[in-house]
Amino acid sequence: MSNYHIKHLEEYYQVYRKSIREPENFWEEIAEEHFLWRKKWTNVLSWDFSKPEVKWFEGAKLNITENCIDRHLATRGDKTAIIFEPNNPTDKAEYISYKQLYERVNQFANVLKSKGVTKGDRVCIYVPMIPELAIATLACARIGAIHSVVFAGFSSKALSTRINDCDCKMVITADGSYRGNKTIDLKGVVDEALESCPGVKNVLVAKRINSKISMKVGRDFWLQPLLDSASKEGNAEVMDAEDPLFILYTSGSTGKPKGMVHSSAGYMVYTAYTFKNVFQYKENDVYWCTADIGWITGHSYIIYGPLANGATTVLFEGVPSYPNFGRFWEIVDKHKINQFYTAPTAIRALAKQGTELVEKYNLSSLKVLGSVGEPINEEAWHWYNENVGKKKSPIVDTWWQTETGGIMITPIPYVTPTKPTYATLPFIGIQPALMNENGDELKGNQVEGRLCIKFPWPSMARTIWGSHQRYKETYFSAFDNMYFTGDGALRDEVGYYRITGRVDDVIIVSGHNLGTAPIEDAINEHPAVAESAIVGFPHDIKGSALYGYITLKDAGESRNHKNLSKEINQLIADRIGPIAKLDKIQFTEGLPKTRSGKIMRRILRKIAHNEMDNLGDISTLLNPDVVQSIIDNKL
Ligand code: 7RM
Repeated sequence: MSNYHIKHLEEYYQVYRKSIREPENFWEEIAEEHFLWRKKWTNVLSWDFSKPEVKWFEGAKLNITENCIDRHLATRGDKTAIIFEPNNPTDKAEYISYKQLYERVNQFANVLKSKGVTKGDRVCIYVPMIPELAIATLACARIGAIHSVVFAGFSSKALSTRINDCDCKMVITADGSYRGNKTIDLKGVVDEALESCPGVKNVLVAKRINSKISMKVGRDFWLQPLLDSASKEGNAEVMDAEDPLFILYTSGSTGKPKGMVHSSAGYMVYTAYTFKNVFQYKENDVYWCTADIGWITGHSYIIYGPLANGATTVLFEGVPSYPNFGRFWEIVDKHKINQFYTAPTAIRALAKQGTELVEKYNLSSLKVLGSVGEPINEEAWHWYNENVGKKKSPIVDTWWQTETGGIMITPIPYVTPTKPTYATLPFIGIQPALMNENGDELKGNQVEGRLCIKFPWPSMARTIWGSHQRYKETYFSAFDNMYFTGDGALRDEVGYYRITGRVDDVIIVSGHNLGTAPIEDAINEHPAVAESAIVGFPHDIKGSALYGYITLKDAGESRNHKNLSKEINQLIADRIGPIAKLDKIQFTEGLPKTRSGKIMRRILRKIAHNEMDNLGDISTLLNPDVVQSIIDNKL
C-alpha cells in the first residue's frame, strides 16, 4: 500500500525520506493505486533543468475528468460534488451531485464540440463564480481543449491580451455578475476586448443577472438552450500524460503576463495527493476554499484536487463583506464547513471588524484552517487561530505558486506542530534549497536565502505558452540546476521554513539583509494598525532605508500620527532591533493590491524611489485609485 494518507509525524518523515531517496518508485505507487489510467506509463520521470525539460508518467493515457467525475459515480453518484452558495444569502444554495456533474459536464462538452472546439484548441473562460465556471473548465478538460481561465474582474485590455497571447478561438462568459450589492457588465467587457481579438470565432453566454446585452449574430450564443438540447452522455478524450491541461496567466514583475502551462497527469496526481493530506479530507467532510477559480488556488483546490478525491467542495459567488462582514462565518455555520481555506488579506479585513460577528455563528464544524497567497503576519495568525479556530483547528500556512501547481511547503494538520508565520516543512517529494547571492547552497539550519527547488515535482509548470526561452530565463537561470521561486525564506533551528517575501522585497539596510515580513509583523502588532507594507529607498549612509506604508483600523484615528510613528518604531526596535526602524512612515487610506489580494510592494517601491512615471500597468489592480492618493501624500 502506498502512503496516500499521512497520519502522524513519524510517518511524515518516513514517507518524506522515501520520496527523496526513490522519487520514481514513490510517485509511481501513488499514481498506480489512486487514479484511473487508460494506459500506464512507460517512464515515471525524465528531467533536465538546463533545457529545462520535465516529463512525468510519460506514455500514460488518461483524462482528468474521468478521475474527478466518472470513477466516483458507482460509489458517490448521489454525493454532493459542488455546493454553490450564491452572492445573495437569501437565494437558495445549489447542490450538484457527482451524477449531475457528470451530466452537466457532458452536455457542456457536447456543446463545445458542436461549435467546433477540438483537442488542443484554447478556450478562454471569463465567467464569474457560478457553477458554469467549474463546469466549463471540466468540459474543456473532458474534450482535451486547453482552458485559459481569466479572472472575471479583469479589464477588457487584460482580457484581450490573454486571449490573443494563446490564440483562443472561443470565449465563454456570462451576461454579467453579482459582486456584493453591485452588478458588473461582463458581456460588455468581452465585447470591448473582442474588438482586438480576431481569432475568436464564438462566444457562449451564461445567463446570470438577466441584463440587456447585445449579442453578435453568428458569433454569440446563449448557453442554456444549447445545453438543454445536448446529450448528457459523452466519452472523455484520451490524453497523453504530458498533454497541456490548461494555461493560467500570472503577472511577471515586468513584461506581459506569463501563460503558465500545466500538464495532465502530473498535475492531477500532485493536486489530489496534496489536497488529501494538507486538508486531511475525510469522506463526508465539506471543504471550502474562498479563492476565485480565476487563480491557481481555485483551479487546484476548488476544482481538481477536491474532485479527484470525491470531495464536497463549496463554490461561493460573493464577497466577505456582503451583506455584512459576517458572511464567511454564516456560510461556515450553514454548510457545516470542515476545512476552510482563505488568504491573509481576507483574514486581516475580517479581523479589523472585531469579534462580534465571528462569535455570532457556530463554527464548531471547523477542523482545519488554511492560509495562502502571502506571508500571514503574526497578528492575523493569532486572530485566525483564536477567534475562528478557537485554538482547536490547526492553521496550515501553505506556500506555493501558480508555477508550482500545488502546495509545496506546508504543515500537515494534526501531524506537523504549527508555528505562527511559518509554512513549516516541505511537502512529500519537495526538495527546497536556500541559496546565497553567490550561488552557494546554505546548508544546515538557521540560515536565510533565496528559495529554490532542487528536484522536479509532478505538478510543476512545463513552460510559458509561446516562450520557452522566457521560462528558462525566469526560473532556471538564476541558479544552476535549480528552479528559482523568486521568494526569500529562512530555515529555523528545527528546519522549519518561513517565507520572508519576494526577493525583490529584500532590503539591505547598512549591510543587514531585512525581509519585509518580520518588520510588517511587528508593525501590525500595534493595536491601531490594520495593514502595512515596507519597501526600501536609497539612503546616503545606510545604502537603503525603510519606508513604511501603514493603514489604520480606524481611518479617523484621533491620535496624532507623530506619536503613532514613534510607538510603531519602538515596537520594531523591541521585536527586531533598532536597525529595522523606519525612516519614513506614511499613513495611507489603503495599500495597492492585486485582484487576488497580494500587496503590490513593487508599486510602493517605485513611489518611494520617486519613479512615479514608471509604475507600469496598474489597471489590473483591485484599487488603482489608491495609488494616486499615495503619490499625492508622499513623504
Ligand atoms: C498560491 C499563490 C505566488 C506568490 C509566492 C509568494 C506568495 C503564496 C504564500 C506566499 C508566504 C505563503 N500563487 N505566497 N503563498 N508567501 N506565505 N503561504 O498564491 O502565483 O498567485 O503567488 O505568493 O510570494 O511566490 S501565486
